[in-house]
Amino acid sequence: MTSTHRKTHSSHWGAFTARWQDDRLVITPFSGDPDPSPLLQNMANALGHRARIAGPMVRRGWLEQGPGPDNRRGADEYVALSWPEAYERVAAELQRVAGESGPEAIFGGSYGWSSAGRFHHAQSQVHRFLNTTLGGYVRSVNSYSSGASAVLLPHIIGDINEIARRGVSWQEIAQHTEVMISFGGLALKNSQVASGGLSEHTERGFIDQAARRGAAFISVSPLESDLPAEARGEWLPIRPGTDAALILALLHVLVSRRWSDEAFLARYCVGWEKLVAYLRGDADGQVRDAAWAAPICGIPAARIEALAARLHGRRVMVTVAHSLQRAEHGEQPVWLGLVLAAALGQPGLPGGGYAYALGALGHYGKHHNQVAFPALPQGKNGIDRFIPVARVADMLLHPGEKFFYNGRHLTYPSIRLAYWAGGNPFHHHQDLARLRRAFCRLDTLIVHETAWTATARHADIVLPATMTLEREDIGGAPTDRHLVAMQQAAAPYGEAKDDYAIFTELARRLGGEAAFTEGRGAREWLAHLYQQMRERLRERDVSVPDFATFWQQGILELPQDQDGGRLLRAFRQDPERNPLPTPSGKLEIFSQAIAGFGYADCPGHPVWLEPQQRPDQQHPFYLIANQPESRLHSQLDFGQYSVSRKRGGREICRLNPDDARRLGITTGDVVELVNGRGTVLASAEVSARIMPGVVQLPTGAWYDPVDPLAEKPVCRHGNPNVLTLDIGTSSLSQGCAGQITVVRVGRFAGEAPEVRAFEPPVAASRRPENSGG
Ligand SMILES: Nc1nc2c(c(=O)[nH]1)N[C@H]1C(S)=C(S)[C@@H](COP(=O)(O)OP(=O)(O)OC[C@H]3O[C@@H](n4cnc5c(=O)[nH]c(N)nc54)[C@H](O)[C@@H]3O)O[C@H]1N2
Ligand SMILES: Nc1nc2c(c(=O)[nH]1)N[C@H]1C(S)=C(S)[C@@H](COP(=O)(O)OP(=O)(O)OC[C@H]3O[C@@H](n4cnc5c(=O)[nH]c(N)nc54)[C@H](O)[C@@H]3O)O[C@H]1N2
Ligand SMILES: [Mo]
Repeated sequence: MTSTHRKTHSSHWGAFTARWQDDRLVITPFSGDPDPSPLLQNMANALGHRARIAGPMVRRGWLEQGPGPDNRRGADEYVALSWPEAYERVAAELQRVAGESGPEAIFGGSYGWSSAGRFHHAQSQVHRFLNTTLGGYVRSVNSYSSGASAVLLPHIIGDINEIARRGVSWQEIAQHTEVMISFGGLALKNSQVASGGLSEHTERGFIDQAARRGAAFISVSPLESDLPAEARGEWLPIRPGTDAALILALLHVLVSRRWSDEAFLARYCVGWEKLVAYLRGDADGQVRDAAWAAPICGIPAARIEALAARLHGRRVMVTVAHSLQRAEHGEQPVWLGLVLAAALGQPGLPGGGYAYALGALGHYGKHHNQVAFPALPQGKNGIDRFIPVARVADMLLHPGEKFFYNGRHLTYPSIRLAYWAGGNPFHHHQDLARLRRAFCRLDTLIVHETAWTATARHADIVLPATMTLEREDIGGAPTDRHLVAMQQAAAPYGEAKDDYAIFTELARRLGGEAAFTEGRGAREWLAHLYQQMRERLRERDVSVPDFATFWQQGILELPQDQDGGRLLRAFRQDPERNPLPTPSGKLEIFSQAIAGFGYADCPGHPVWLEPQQRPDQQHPFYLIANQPESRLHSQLDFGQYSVSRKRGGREICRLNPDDARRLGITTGDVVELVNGRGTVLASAEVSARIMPGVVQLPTGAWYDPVDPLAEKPVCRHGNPNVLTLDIGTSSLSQGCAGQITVVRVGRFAGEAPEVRAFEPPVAASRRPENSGG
C-alpha cells in the first residue's frame, strides 16, 4: 500500500497531497493554498513512528484484578491482547456497567479534536456507538476553546456562530477598517488551524492588504509575537488577565471626554447607564479610570488615555482572543470587548464592530458554504445528564455534589466507565496530578488512540486507531470552499483499525450492529453523506459531480454565501424590526438574566474582579500556557516539525532578558517552573518579545512525569498543564481557565533527566492464569 501516485488528503492545518518516494512520504501543500502551514511536515514521519500503538493492550492491574478504582493508572505495565479478546473484554465491560448502573454511569463526552475527515471523526463515532448500542451516555457541553464565551455571548449578543463570529469578514476588514484593536493579538500561528480542514490560509494576505491601505493594528498582549509582522502594528504589553480593567478605563475615558456614541448606545443597547454608574463608582466610591487601571494592567495612565483617543472617531474593529476567556472570570473581557465596540458606535458598520475570536482559528472571518457537508448522525442520547466540559475531574472526584451552571444547579453524576476516542485529556485538562487521581476513581477507562499519548498510558484498555492517511474520508468545513477526498496513502500501522471498524465489531457483539452501521461500510457512508450534500445543492440549482467522479478528481469547489454580516447590518438599519436573538432584542451591556442568577463571580454587567492567581513572593511569574506554533495541541508532537522546534527534546520556555539576567538564565539552559501542583522542565529562550514578569510555555508537549504517581509530579518534557489550576471560569459558564497561572522560575541544577515521552511502554507478558495475580 505504498503507491507512488499522488493522493489528495486533508488535515486540520491544510489540504495536501501525499506520495511515496522510495520509503519516504512526500507531503506537498495544496496548490491553491496561498500560505500553507509548516505543520504539514509533522505528517511526513508520523505513520511508522515508534510512538504509534501497534496492537490492542490491557493494563496489567485491570487484567489481573478486574475493573475498579486503582491508583496504579499512569504507572502500570501493559499486556498485549489479540483483537478478538480485546473486543470480548470491552463488550463485556460495557455490558456489565450499563447493566448494573445504566448508561448514566458511562462518560462518553470524549472531548478532543480528533482528525480532519468528517466520517471517521472519532468523537462522532463514539457518540453514535454509545447511543445506538447502549442507549446513551453522560455528555459534556461547550469546549476548552470557548467555554466562557459560548455561554455568555448568547445572553448578550445572540448565537455565537451566527452573530459573534459571522458578523465580520476578513475581506471587509481589509477594505474598511481603520483601527483594529486586538486583545490577545492575531497570531498567525493560530489561524493556521481550523477544525475539519483549511484549504486556504488567507489571514496573512488580508492583514497585509489592510496595513498597506493604512489600517492601524494594535495588539494588546503579553507577547509581541501575537502580532504578525505584516500588520506593521503596535504592541501594547499588558499584564495577563487584566484586560477587563484596561477596557473599563478606556470606557471611562470615552465617557468623560464625551466621546461615547450615546445615540448608538441608547438605540441598540440596554444597560449602558448601569455600566456608567459602575465606571463612576456610584455604589462603591471606586472610579474606574486610567489612573485606577494603570497599576493593575502595568500600562501607564497616559498611554491608556492616548489609546482611547486613537479609537475615537475611527472605523474600529475590536477582537478578543479565545485566550482571554480561558482564565478566571474569562467572561469579563469578552463582554467588555463588545461594550467597547458599542461605545464607539461600531457594530453593524462595514469593517467596524466586534469580531469575537477573529484570528484565533482559520475559519473565523470567512464566508460560509451554501450547504455544509453533513455530519455523521449521532442517534439519540437517552441520557439527559451533562457537565460543562472542563469540569471532568470535579465530576469524577465529587459524584453527587452540586454545581452552578448558567442559571442551573446541577449534580455531578456517578461515573464508573469513561470512553475516550479522539481526544487527549492529559493534554487539554488542568492540574494533571489531580486529573490522574480523578481517573483512578473509575472502574474502567477505554481509549482509542493512534499513538501512546499520556491518556493512552492511563487507560485500562487501549485500542490502536488508524491515522487519516491509512483510511478514506472526506475533509471539509462549513467555511472552507474546498471539499477534499482524503484518499488512502498507506496501509494501517501494525494491527491498527479504523474507529468505525472497531465500533462496528463492538456493536455486533452488543447486538446493535444494524443500528450502528445502517448496513453501510465506510466507503458507502462516504458516498451516502456526499449524496446528501449533492441533493441539498441540487435544491439550490447547483450541480456537482457524482461521488465516483468527485473521488477521482480529489477536490471539489463549493458555492459560498457572501453575506455573513447581514444580521447585524439589518439590526443596525432597524433594531425594532430586526432584533437580535437576546432577551431584549438588543446588545446587552446589562443582562437581566445573568443578574437574576445572582453569581458574585459574574454579575449582571461586566466588571473587574481580582483573580485568585496573582504573582506573589513564592510565585513571582505569570505563566502563559498558550497554543503551540509547531503543532495542533498534542497531535503529532513526535512529528519532525514539532521536534525541530524543541531543544534537547524539551519544549521551549520564553522569558524576558531582564528576568533572565536576574535569575542567571541564558538561552539553552534547562529551567524549572514550579508551583504547588508540580514542576515542569523546559529549555529556556531569552527574548525581548515577551514582557517582564511573564514566562511562556506553550501547550502540547506530551506529559512525561519522572514519577507518574508523585503527588506533585515533575514533567521532564514541558507540559504546562502540570502547573495550571483546575477551576471553572465562573459559576455562569464553568469554562476552562488554563491559559494563565503563576510559577517560580529557576535554572535547573544538575543533570536534567532524559525525555522519554515518545518511548512506548514496554509490553509485559501475561502471567500464567493461576499465579495469584
Ligand atoms: N493550559 C492550557 N490548556 C489548554 C489550552 C490552553 O490554552 N492552555 N487550550 C485548550 C483548547 S482551546 C483545546 S481545543 C484543547 C485541545 O485538546 P485535545 O483536542 O484533546 O487535543 P489534541 O491533541 O488535538 O487531541 C486529539 C487526540 O486525538 C487523537 N486522534 C487523532 N485522530 C484520531 C483518530 O482518528 N482516532 C482516534 N481514536 N484518535 C485520534 C490524537 O492522537 C490526539 O491524541 O486543549 C485545551 N487545553
Ligand atoms: N498552531 C496552532 N494553532 C492553533 C491551535 C494549536 O494547537 N496550534 N489550537 C487552535 C484552537 S483549538 C483554538 S481554541 C485557538 C485558540 O486561540 P487562542 O486561545 O486565542 O490562542 P492562544 O495562543 O492560546 O492565545 C493567544 C494569545 O493570547 C495572549 N494572551 C494570553 N493571556 C492573555 C491575557 O490575559 N491578555 C491578553 N491581552 N493576551 C493574552 C497570549 O500571548 C497568546 O499567544 O487556537 C487554534 N489555533
Ligand atoms: Mo480549542
